[in-house]
Amino acid sequence: MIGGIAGLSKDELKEKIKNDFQRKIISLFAIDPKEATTYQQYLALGEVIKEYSFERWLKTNKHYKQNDVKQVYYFSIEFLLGKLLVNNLINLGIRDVCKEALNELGLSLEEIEEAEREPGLGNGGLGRLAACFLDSMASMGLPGHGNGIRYRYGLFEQKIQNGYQVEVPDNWLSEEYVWEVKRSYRACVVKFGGTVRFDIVDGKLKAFHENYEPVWAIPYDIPIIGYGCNTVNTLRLWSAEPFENVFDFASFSRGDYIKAVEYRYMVQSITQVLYPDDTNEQNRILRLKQEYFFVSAGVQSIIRTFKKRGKPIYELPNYVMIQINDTHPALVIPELMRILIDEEGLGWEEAWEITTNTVAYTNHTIMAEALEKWPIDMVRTLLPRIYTIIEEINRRFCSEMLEKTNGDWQKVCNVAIIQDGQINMAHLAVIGSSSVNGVSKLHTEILKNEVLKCFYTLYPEKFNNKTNGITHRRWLVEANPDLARLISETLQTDRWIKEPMLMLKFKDFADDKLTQELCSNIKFNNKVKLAKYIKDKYNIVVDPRSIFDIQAKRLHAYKRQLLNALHILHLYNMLKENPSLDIYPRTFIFAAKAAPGYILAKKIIKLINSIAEKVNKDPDVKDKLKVVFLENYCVSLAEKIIPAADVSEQISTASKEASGTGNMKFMMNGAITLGTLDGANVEIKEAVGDENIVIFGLLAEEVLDYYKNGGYSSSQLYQKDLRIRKLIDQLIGNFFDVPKDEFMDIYNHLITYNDEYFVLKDFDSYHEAQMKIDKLYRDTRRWRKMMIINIGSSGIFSSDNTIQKYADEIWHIKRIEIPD
Ligand code: HBZ
Repeated sequence: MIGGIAGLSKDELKEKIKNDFQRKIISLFAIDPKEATTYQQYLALGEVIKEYSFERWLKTNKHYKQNDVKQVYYFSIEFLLGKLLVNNLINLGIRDVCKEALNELGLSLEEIEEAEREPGLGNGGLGRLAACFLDSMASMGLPGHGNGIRYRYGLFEQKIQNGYQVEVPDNWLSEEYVWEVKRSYRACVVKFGGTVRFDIVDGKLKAFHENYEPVWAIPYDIPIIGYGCNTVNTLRLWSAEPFENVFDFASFSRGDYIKAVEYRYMVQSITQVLYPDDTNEQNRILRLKQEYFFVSAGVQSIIRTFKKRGKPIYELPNYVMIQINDTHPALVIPELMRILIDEEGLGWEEAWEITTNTVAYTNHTIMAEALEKWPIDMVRTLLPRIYTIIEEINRRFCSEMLEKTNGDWQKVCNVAIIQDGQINMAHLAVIGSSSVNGVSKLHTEILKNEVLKCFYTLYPEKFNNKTNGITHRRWLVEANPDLARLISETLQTDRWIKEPMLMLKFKDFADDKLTQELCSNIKFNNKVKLAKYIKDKYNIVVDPRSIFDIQAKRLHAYKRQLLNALHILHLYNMLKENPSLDIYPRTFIFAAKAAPGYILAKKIIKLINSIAEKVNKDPDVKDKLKVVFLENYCVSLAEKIIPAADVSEQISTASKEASGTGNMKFMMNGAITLGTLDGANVEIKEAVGDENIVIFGLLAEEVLDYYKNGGYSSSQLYQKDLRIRKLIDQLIGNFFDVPKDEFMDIYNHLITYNDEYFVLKDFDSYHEAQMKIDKLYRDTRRWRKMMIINIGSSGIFSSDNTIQKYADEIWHIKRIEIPD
């Protein structure tokens, strides 16, 4: 193994990197280092850097163990890490030396960095939040680890063909993954199917799970390197592998050979693919298997580690906290109960006390279709022991409620875990945990007053808000190094990288002409770079002097890419009517993946591309409008796009976006938010002040009121508003060069089904807001001032602040310095 890097001088380190790198190429590939491909160079450099983290990793684990440190485990079915080479170099504090070392070997670090393939083990915000949290926990010296799934295939790669989304499997493990360490010796057994038998043993009722199919859960650990400290935490991702001897060929007839192969296939399928849907729960048995698989393995490994400490089991909540990222890991609750009762021999009450004090739940959505419910039969067949535990949790809870409500069955049914033959996972999560949090102030209020109102009445003390955050180390220091440098130079320190609230001082320079100019130059250069990317990849020329107006996020009706698209069409119509219309040149940029089965979303992608085609080739538009759809939105593309944005489109229907985190990434890079008062936009407005954000549209309470009491008719708007009528007629007429009825689903959504997300209702107000942006941008000094205020204020939205609140208010853990 390559030795540590502690205590080396810069020159010593540089020499070491050069030697280690070259030797690594030889030992990995048995070739002359000069002959290595860029990808081989990446693999070798990655291995070397990973090994540099081992010294700190071992120290961290040893320190946690020796000092009986309470540890947090963040359970998430997704971790959207992004590339790790640059991130790890920055966090180890050796990026510059490494760059020099490679330069001296005639190589470019940037090129090698580009060669990394990003693990797309998440859909969007939820998975990326988990990754930002890992970075913050490690960088703040907090003992917090991740627990998730090592999917063989990540989120699909998106290609656009003839304007349509086409999905290609993401075979990211075709080459080895540099950043992981396989630890077969720490495998766990997860049991599926079979039967449960109850028996009296020593006067106590005991459950026996029999005839199950065992599956190996093999952990792959990824070191999570903290910035500017010695902490290296662990992200443990589990992979499913078959038992070799479950169906012993020799002793079975031919029929069992088929069974043996089927068993292997069943096991391998568990961690084969990430579900590409970020909303619709489809009640798939495989998904349930995934959920139980990583939960069971994770809890088993936590208990195993805890028991090595020699503490009594009832002390568990003093040493372990499990945060569940949405309900996907909610089976943690019955699984922990199972281990405590069946394996540790505790009674129900004692086990329940320990479990509820160990688990905390974060909710990420109020959308009914995303709230998980599992059919009883499915759970009973796949997880018979877990099912009996859920049933018992439900039985006890309901009888308690029946007493509390003086026998009001209706009220009890509303909060029951088992309802209409299904298990309501949000109810299980709330009942089985000590803390329930939303992810923005507004979202938490909606949870308390609408979606989980009954539970809030029962347990007000459990509910709390933790507004999301993003790691400024990736989203600023890494993605926008020039801006990071400007901040450090302006503040005459780079301490803000450790203490993001210091970024607020940057606001003091909002009126400073020089800072304004420097800031604006950086933005311009980032736009030039993105323009080059667009030219190289799509052969579309965009003018970096135009306003870069960007909407980049998952495609979903509630996020309203459709509002943006229809509005562009409206601008186009205006320009056709009056080609000399004075609008400031704009480049509208979209990036979004749609769930493969989400037909409306896919039609919206086609519509955007059809509008782009129309607009970009029309000479009347004279470069006043450009529309670009960038394919395959992912973390690395986000890092290219966001630093180049002038306008950040955050236009979801108020009340629907739990928080949003893209909104924070854009503001951090100096884009001005054009948004509704939804999710964390509300808090962004509070942070930057009304004059540094452009807000439009219905308020959450108005939207909720329309849903409850009606009173909105999109067809009336269609009749009344000539602009809207024209747009809708263009959709279903022969304005676009597309097959007949191509956009009928969109028409139906907007008109026949009364525009569920108020796209047409908010159209006018959105147009006004867009005109305001046009005017503001022309006032150069004003715009630059807004940029600086947004950048400075974004310190508030660093995930370091969010994590500090989780640590203080939910986890009750403290920062620890890992000694050299
Ligand atoms: O979580 C998002 C919210 O929509 C967004 O507002 C919030 O900022 C973010 C972090 O809190 N939710 C998701 O990204 N959800 C998923 O990706 C998802 C994935 C699998 C599912 C359901 C949802 O089965």
